[in-house]
Amino acid sequence: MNSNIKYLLANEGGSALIITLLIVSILVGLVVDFVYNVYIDSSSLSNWGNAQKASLVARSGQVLSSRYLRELRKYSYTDVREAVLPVTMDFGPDTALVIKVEDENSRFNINSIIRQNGLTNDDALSSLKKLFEYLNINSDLALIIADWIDPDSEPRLPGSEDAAKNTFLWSIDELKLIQGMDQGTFGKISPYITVYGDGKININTADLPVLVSLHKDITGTLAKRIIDYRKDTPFKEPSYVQRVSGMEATGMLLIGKIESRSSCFRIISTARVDEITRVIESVMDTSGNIYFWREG
Ligand SMILES: [Ca+2]
Repeated sequence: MNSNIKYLLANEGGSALIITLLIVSILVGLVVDFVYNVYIDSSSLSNWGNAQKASLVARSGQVLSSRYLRELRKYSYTDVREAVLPVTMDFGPDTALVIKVEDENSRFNINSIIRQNGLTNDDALSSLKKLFEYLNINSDLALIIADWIDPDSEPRLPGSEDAAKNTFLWSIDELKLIQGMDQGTFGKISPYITVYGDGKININTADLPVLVSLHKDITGTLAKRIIDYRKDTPFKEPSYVQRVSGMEATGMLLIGKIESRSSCFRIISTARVDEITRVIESVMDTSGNIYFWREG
């Protein structure tokens, strides 16, 4: 091989032939390899068919889910944070569909700290700070995120506008670009935040740290009391949270920030045909609007 390279360098006239020979031998190698793979894997054609079928079944899962979400509009409250939808449809032999639904209104919408007009939503920013404090994260990070999202370039902290996006986040993964957001911190907050939904928190489904973030007077103990209460008695109206002992006054201040039913959900539809799996993930609301779609 070394002598060939030397020859190529030394003799431009002869190099073309050698390169042609090399390409031909690579092509022959590829063709042999290709035919061999087809030969040894007699099921590859059926794998292709199975992949097509799996994609279609996964899409069917999304369609079924959108119908299911529309049905939810009939109810005054929703109290399921995560669920696997029952699938009764038969898609044929060796075919399975699993649909997982997750409530996005159980999470804090991180975009809500900045209003549509670009001004800061101080109330929501306080909530994000409190969420960080509860999770033992430096609450200055909330200010850096606010600068990252807000349209102006006036830093709240030194350097906090550096390389800022200056508009709303499309995905919580974008937070990883922000200074001070290491993998550990992101891992702590990611279960509790979203970029989807109307910014209102479903009082029936929010996890304890999100409940704590709702107001300065809500302690971990009080949030736990809300969770204990709703286990037996889901909140049929947002104002019913005032019925929890200790929430009589604070509950009234939450009106407008909380709701008793969710409108935005993440749908993970996993279809398997024989050995082939296809996953479609989406975020959609109960009116049929789709905010996110990924096929894999
Ligand atoms: Ca900014």
